[in-house]
Amino acid sequence: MHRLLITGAGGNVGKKLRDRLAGFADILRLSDIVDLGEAGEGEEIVLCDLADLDAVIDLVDGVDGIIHLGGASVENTFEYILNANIRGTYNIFEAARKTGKPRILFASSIHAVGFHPREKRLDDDTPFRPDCLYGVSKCFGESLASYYYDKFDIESAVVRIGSCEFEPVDRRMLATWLSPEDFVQMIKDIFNAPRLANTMLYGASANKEQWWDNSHAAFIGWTPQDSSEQFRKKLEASTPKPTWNDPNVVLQGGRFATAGHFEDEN
Ligand code: 15L
Repeated sequence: MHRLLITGAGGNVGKKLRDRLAGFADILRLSDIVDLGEAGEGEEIVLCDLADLDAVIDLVDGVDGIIHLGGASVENTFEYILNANIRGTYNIFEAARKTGKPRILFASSIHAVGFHPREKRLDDDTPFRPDCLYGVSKCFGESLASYYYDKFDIESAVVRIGSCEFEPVDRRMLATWLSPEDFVQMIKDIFNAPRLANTMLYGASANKEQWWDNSHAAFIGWTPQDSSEQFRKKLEASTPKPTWNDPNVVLQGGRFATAGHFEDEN
């Protein structure tokens, strides 16, 4: 690949990808609204507000692939989500249509389906069950990906990322943890796949507790290698054991699902 765009490159996940994806494309075009520092070798930096369609068209022009991480990554006000996630994601797909129709990885989230209970195994037939407005915006982005594929042949992978952290920080993440290395390999497999169509994948490592089924996406060939088990003892020693019916345990979205409505509380 010649030029790969990463939006939200200054965010929690974007920062983890920057070094790890070096060399995967000739040029990484890194974008955010926050300062990304100096461009390193093989990097271009473009500051861009994703709510500005003209700016996003310039941002997307000339890229061969997009990893769209930009926007709010946790709950916020509707106004904020509207600009950052709803308009922002629409602008990315629309800019892709108006330029070279690059393949897109849309970073969705488990919070698009976070009200499903832990005992339900989720797959590609699972209905949306967002657990917050941020989750609702991810459902919108997933629908955009489907629409732009069906109508305009823009291929996309929608990744319902669990918890992409260096290590799990609570007991729920023993199931939802996605190691940065496994995510990087998934990204490579997605962009290297001969055909992608519009495919949803759950983003979790090869953890012992498995909530999600990616067998429909086996054709992509992604096989996670890491497991959260190495952190279990440490987590169990440092966090209280919850009851079986604690809503934070029952619902896959955890505290996103059990939190109050952000608009009322802020
Ligand atoms: C997300 O969607 C968030 O972006 C991230 O900050 C984590 O909190 C993650 O979900 C999670 O559910 O652990």
